[in-house]
Amino acid sequence: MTLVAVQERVEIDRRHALRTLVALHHTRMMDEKMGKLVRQNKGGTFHLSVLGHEMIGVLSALALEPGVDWGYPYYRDRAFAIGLGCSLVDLLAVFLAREAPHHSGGRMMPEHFSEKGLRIPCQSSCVGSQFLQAVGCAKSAQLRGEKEVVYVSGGDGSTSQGDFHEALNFSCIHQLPIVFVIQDNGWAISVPTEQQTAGGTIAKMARGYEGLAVFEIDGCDYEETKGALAQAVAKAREGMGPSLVVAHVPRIGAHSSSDDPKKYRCEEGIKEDKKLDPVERFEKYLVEKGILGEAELAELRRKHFQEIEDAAVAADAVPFPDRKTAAEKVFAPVGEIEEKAVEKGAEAIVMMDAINHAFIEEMERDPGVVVFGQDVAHGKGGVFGITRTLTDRFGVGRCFNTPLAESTIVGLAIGLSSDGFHKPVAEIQFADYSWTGMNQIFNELSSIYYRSNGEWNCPVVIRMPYGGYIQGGPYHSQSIEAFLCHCPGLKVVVPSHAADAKRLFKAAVRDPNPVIFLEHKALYRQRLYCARPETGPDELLPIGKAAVTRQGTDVTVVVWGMMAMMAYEVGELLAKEGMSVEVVDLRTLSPLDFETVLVSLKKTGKLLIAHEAARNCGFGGELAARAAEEGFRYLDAPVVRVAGKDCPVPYCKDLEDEVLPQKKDLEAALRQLIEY
Ligand SMILES: Cc1ncc(C[n+]2csc(CCOP(=O)(O)OP(=O)(O)O)c2C)c(N)n1
Repeated sequence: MTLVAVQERVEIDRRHALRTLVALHHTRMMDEKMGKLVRQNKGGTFHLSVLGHEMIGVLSALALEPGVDWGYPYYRDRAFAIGLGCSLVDLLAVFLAREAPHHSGGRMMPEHFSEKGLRIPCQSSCVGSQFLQAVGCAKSAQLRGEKEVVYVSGGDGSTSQGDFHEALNFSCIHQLPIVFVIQDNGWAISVPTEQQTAGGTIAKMARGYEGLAVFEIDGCDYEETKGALAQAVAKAREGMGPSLVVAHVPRIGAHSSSDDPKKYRCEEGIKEDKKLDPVERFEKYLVEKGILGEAELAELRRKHFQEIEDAAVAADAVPFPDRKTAAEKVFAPVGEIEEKAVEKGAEAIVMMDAINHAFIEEMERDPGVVVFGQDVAHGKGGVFGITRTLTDRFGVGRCFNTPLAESTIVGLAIGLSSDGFHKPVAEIQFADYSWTGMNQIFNELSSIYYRSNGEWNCPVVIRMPYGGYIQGGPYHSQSIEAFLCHCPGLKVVVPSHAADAKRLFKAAVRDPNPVIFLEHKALYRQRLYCARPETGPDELLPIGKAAVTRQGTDVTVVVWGMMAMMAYEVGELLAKEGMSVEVVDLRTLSPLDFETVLVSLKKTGKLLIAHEAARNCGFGGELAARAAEEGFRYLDAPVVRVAGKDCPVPYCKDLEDEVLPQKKDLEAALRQLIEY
């Protein structure tokens, strides 16, 4: 069924047809070559066949302007990569896990495309996660006012992911210049359509999204496919919004070299699919239309085959990546940031105002800074009012609301940052609700620089109000820093007062890496400890530098966030009895400044770590391990932790007080440790 009729069946154009044939042949012959190479033990161990998907991929690429438009091809879309102009040698080299200049240089399994010059941002293995990133990229084109089109593809199975629906929803709300292409081969590994898609067709399912043009086509038919894609791309280019092209294709091969379809498919079905082979069909079509004679076709086949053979020889000559580089490029390098002293005499402001002022200064300085999240726009300015006034000052293009969808927020940020112009600053309303966006954070955002071998970076800031002591119950009190710090590639910043918050936020906005900025809700308006003289517009604090906030000689307390305030206050209290507590406020948990902890430990010989998150596997465990490994010789007493109970944070004040560490707990632990 064609939901929007394919209006124009485009006239055959010889040049286009021959370009199509070259890319089809290269894709098919590369597939056959890969099948052989995988058995030859040359580095490639995993082969994903593209058989049956060639026509839709190639024609999608040919519908775009290379270097102007953007592509987010999924792993079975090598035909797109070849059609767009990716080097055959590079594709074969990464297949052999070699150090090709693109597609990860051996860091990713094959078929994870990435090439900056061709505007193919770094792709991952997570089925469906590309859709929202493509949406972010389309939003970037729209904000920049450029007539760029974004292409994103996926298999039929990927349309079961929430991200697919979030992507359709957002692109329809914003009328984005994006073309979704679903290559529907009827299978997701061994799961057939009837167990995957309600109603049996994705096109029907998607019809409810207002403003989405939906095409359902035979993805092996040259004319039908070319016509539908031309319409979809033109619609996007003219600023008329998104399209979805559902292309039916056969599943001729196995899911991958690790899969045997005979275990779940009948012989008959496999045979039927083989009859639909788009390459054979197109060759026949060219001969029938008189574009090529049989002899010419045979000659072209020989030529294209030889080109793949030559590319394979060249790819085999590409070296493997140097072992020594295995753990390099987790973070993009940051220029030197000089820590400046806090301006004296300026009026003291609370943390929420400090962050709001930092926003205004950074948005004035850099037109690429864009702010979005739930409720962040206009007068509301987020549920804590941090982004209040930004929409009025900078316009709705610079500070806008998103739907209530955390994966959308993070995916959007990733896609927006790909243009090298935008600096997305996204708000997750409460850290407790980051989990529905965690795939985009943990599996995507954090590792784009590493996975692309430094070709792409993600200058994104994700702000999350976090922490307890506000009677927020189990879903407005979580402290999730340990989870975040366990993810290589994320910077995790936790300021504990206004001056640090402002300077660290500004550094985060200017950082070329993803930064998670955790803001303690109970400190936003706290005055006594957290209000500080306002720092100037040029004052930055380097990310990854701890501060000794209280000098002492008897014991070191290592803290961040709320505990930084409590430890300071307890230190003051104990000083009245002659006890000397040194407080180290880490300020950034990843990368960790353990050097400052060691220097303090050398002086005091005793270490107390305090955090409000649950004790079990909390960040304190990591700090204690580091102290044992690197500071054992300085220790005169066992390392002590004061932490939240291993329990969700309850609502009732008495219960909350029981679960979260209190000043009295810190005081008792410090007294014991000092006496030890
Ligand atoms: C989020 C996620 N879940 C599971 C997998 C494992 N996996 C890889 S491919 C695949 C099937 C995808 O099927 P489909 O989207 O129809 O594309 P096809 O492979 O058929 O082209 C699965 C389950 C994954 N990579 N990502």
